Amino acid sequence: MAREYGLFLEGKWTVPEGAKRFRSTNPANGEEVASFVAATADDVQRAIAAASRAFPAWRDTPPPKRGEILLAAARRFRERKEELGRLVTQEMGKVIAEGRGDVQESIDFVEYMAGEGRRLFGETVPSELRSKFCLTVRQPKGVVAAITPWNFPTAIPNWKIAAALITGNSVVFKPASSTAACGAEVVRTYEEAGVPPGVLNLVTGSGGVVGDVLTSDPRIRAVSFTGGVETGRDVYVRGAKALKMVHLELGGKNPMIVMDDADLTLALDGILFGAFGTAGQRCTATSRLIVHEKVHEAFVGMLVDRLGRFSVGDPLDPRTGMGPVASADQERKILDYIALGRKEAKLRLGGTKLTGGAYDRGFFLAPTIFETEHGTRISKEEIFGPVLSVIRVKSYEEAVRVANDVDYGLSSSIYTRDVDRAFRAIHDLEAGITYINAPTIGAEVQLPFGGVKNTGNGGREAGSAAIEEFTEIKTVFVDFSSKLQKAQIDDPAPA
Ligand code: UN1
Repeated sequence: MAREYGLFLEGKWTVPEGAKRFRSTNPANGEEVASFVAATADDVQRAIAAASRAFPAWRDTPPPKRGEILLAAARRFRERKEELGRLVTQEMGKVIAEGRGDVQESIDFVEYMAGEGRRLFGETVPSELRSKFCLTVRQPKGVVAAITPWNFPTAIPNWKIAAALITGNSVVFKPASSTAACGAEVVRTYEEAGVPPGVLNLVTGSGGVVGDVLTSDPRIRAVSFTGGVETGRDVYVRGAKALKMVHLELGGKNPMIVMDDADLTLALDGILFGAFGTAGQRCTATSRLIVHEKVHEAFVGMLVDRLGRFSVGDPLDPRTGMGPVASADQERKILDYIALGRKEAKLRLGGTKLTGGAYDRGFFLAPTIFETEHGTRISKEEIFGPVLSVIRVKSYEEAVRVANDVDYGLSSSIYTRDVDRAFRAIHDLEAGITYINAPTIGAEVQLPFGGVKNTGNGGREAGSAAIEEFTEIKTVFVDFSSKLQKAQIDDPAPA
């Protein structure tokens, strides 16, 4: 039985009169997962109004008390891990171990943010004057919007929601339409944990309607968006016009460099997980393998051999290596890139849609490897699918040049046993994240996450940076001298 969800406004699940509905489907078999309200602009405004009303009381709730509610949410996510992990797999198509991992990332982050309720550190700084005390405190921004993608349908919403809530903001949340059941269940978990009515509101529907209101309504003070570059640019421009803080987490074209001294067996495990985990649909996915010419043939041979035994199929079966891609749109876009790759590069493996039997009901693609020169479109544009570009290089310097010569800069990786070179790479690679002897995916929540260049607009989320994202700094001067003291003025004023 497919579930039916309403909007979540002011603490109530609501179906507006005459509401139109849309649905999400399982990419492995085409079955309906759930249906949702296509919110109108009026509905979104109601959500913003609810969040505005709820804000003052939530702002004034002591942060450790807010933390207790978050801890209750984390516990509830833990109790629901298996159920929600399966829902992630059914609605999005990642294999079940990763479905559970998505929920685990939620648990980790919500727990981490709960503890932040007893930190939210400010600074104390000396004054240039006597009997004067200077400090900073963190204050919430107000009503914030969270707009999230389908690839981490519980974790990414939680990165934004838990950070916004602990810092005292109220939230209007718009999940990706194709994974809106996961988004709705995230909201239900906070409801069960005791988040007060109006503090967290859910609006489902199209970017064109819901997103447009969220990015332009003056009551929204900040927008946190994770998704594609083109939509991100649009969100940024609209938000800028309304002078909002806009936080963007966009694409990647993440390189893994394998040097001639690398442990190739280790690198092989790394590239399989980095490139084909989540069917390549992570913004951190390893989409470029940059290999030193001395080990190129051997390593690509090992990779092709292992992938030949890689199972693509039912993502709920724990033996499956890779599930379907997430939607018909995804499949079409990836197949277009594969067609392009066949023209501009050499196909080494895969390159096809899988057909026959159960494959015919879903969006299953073969893991695909191209050998290519650096500079082809497939080697520079984000494909967001199980398609890996392998590029041969002659030296470390060339590897770094190739790694950096793309528009993105999210994650990066190098396999080498040379400690000097590893540290040089940390310095040289233009990316927000660098892994040594590990693939480009799998960031941990207690560290900042984000990238340089077109990957974003300079912010980071998760880790300590999560607090920056959702707070304003209030600078406070306390003068206890009982006289007027003037900063920056040389001479005391005449009496
Ligand atoms: C994403 O793909 O948008 O580092 C997020 C990782 C995960 C998060 C990915 N922890 O791969």
